[in-house]
Amino acid sequence: MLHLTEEQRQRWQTDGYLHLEQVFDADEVVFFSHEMDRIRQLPGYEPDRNPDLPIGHYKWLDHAEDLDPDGFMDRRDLLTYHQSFIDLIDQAPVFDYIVDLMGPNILLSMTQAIVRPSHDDFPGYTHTDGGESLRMTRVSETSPPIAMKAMYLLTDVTKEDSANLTVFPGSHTRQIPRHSERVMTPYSEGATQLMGQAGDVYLFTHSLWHGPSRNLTGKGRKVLLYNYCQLWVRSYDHENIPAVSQRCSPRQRRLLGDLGYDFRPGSYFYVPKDQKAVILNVD
Ligand SMILES: O=C(O)CCC(=O)C(=O)O
Repeated sequence: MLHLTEEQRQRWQTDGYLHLEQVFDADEVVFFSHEMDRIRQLPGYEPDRNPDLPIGHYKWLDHAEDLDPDGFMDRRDLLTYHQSFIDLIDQAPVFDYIVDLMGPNILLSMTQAIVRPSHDDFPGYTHTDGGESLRMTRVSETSPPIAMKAMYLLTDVTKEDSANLTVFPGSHTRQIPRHSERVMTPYSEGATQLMGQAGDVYLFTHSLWHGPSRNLTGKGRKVLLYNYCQLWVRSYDHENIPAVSQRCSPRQRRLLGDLGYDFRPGSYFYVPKDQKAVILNVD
């Protein structure tokens, strides 16, 4: 069953992102916002600033470096913290849109909770997801994405420089940096700072150039991120199928990489026979 309207599909193809309004109600916003305040006090994966490591690596800490609820946090691997983080893996309507856009042969590749604090000295940044390799790979407009994410806004972002998700619409199909500018920023030509309300969701493909703007609001901006990839790409949050799979539905387990049989070379190449039925929740 298709959830995307024709207009949304065309907008996705042209711009590389979609804005879904009021996916969470006010209670869900408060709940997940409080969860973020809670898990910052708990052990978990936070960025590893060791300059000898490649960028984007995380390490296990006893708690976030900053314990202020409006301070920086970038927590990975959320599923153990509360059943609600597991439920979000395939919650309607966002998951239905994901399946519409990607097809049924997918995995959950990452979960993340970010607080962008208000600071004069953070200039924002721009990147594609999926690292150096996916940056060079651009599928055609009508192809399903190799990987994409859902960003759940837990803070109102209603004016510029509020740590807005800043995108370069259409950049998923064309090469940037453009012109003579070597380093793209959220303030480069073509950048659009998206506005939204707490409870809204942005869907965007990994190959879209994007990143946070400055945050000059005086308070932290909170988001949850759930990433999905085609099955053969594999999760980059887990080495193995995570232990929480015991607390998951069959569909959630499948999305964590449990194919219903023991791993063998080739397992993630051609999909299990029941893949479509499991992901679409039909017999
Ligand atoms: O807005 C943020 O805090 C970071 C979002 C981002 O760049 C990403 O999801 O890759």
